[in-house]
Amino acid sequence: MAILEVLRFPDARLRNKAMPVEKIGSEIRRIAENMLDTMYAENGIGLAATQVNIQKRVVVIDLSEKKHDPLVLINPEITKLEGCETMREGCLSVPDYYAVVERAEAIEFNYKTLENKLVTTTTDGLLAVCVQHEIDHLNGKLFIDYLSPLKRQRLQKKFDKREKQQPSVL
Ligand code: K1U
Ligand code: ZN
Repeated sequence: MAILEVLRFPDARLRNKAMPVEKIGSEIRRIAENMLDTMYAENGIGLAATQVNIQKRVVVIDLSEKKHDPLVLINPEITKLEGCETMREGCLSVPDYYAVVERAEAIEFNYKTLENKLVTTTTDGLLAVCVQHEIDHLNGKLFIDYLSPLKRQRLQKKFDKREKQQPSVL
């Protein structure tokens, strides 16, 4: 078990674009396990490898109340987007900040499992929002990128102030 460091906005490494996983073997299984441990430790419902500075297209999600239903998505891809809905989102890389974001209401997506099985499925609601949020991370995009310029500016000021008060060791 390992808890990994979660990168926090405005860390530039959150803007990296993750590379497709070529081989699903012991390294990817270890990464997925550590990502799940980290997500549970941080009380998140999802985590993308980019957030723990691993440039591979791996996502973990668990929407169950008792945290016993993990989903590991390898090389996830959205193939269809339908409708539009708004939901209040948070992000482990943008602590203590929540905002309403507009995204597709329903999606069709595919991914590989740790057993190297290709799954194609459709979903909506919180899972659809979470999958879109996590795939954005793999592409170097954050939910705050959807905010208006004024809201982004306010948020940037808040995090600049925080950085001055508690500088991150880099
Ligand atoms: O990617 C992440 O940073 C994880 C993020 C996922 C997410 C939450 C809400 C909407 C879309 C994507 C979180 O888990 S933030 C944690 C959190 O605040 C939360 C926990 C349970 C339900 C809703 C939010
Ligand atoms: Zn996030």
